[in-house]
Amino acid sequence: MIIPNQKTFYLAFFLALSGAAYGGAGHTHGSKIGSPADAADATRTVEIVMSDNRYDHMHIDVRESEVVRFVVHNKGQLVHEFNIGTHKMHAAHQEEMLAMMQSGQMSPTTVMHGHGGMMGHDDPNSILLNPGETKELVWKFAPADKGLEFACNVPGHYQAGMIGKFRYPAN
Ligand SMILES: [Cu+2]
Repeated sequence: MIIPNQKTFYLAFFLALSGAAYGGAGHTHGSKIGSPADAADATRTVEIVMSDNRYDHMHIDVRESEVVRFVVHNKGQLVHEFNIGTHKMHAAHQEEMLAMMQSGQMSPTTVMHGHGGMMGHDDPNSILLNPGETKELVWKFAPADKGLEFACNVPGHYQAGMIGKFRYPAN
């Protein structure tokens, strides 16, 4: 067995961290699913209430290129997320959140916001709310993506039914 010296060990550790950060940023796929936008450009506001473990919407109708301001309230006792993405993106994000929970950066009922917490959770397509919080996310929708979902990727919540679909009735 080879025991690496300390310098080699830290280099390997740094590379592993860089890889994780790159992977986290890489699955946003901005152009395909849309992109973050300014509230000033929004044509309407959609209010969403989250409870344990569901949204008060099963579908949200949107139009291609429309800018929507989502105002999301967490009225549950648990941490919840509002994340815009495909099923595949949500599945990848669920693994990240499980790792955050296992590393102590969040618990089922509390998440630390800001520096020192939330590693890998600065994705522009997502907001993560503590119980009682209200947050906004402004999103410009791309050309109709039939697989676009809003979902909560806190471990177990997607599987419990905390997922809804964006529909494009006008397209
Ligand atoms: Cu949730």
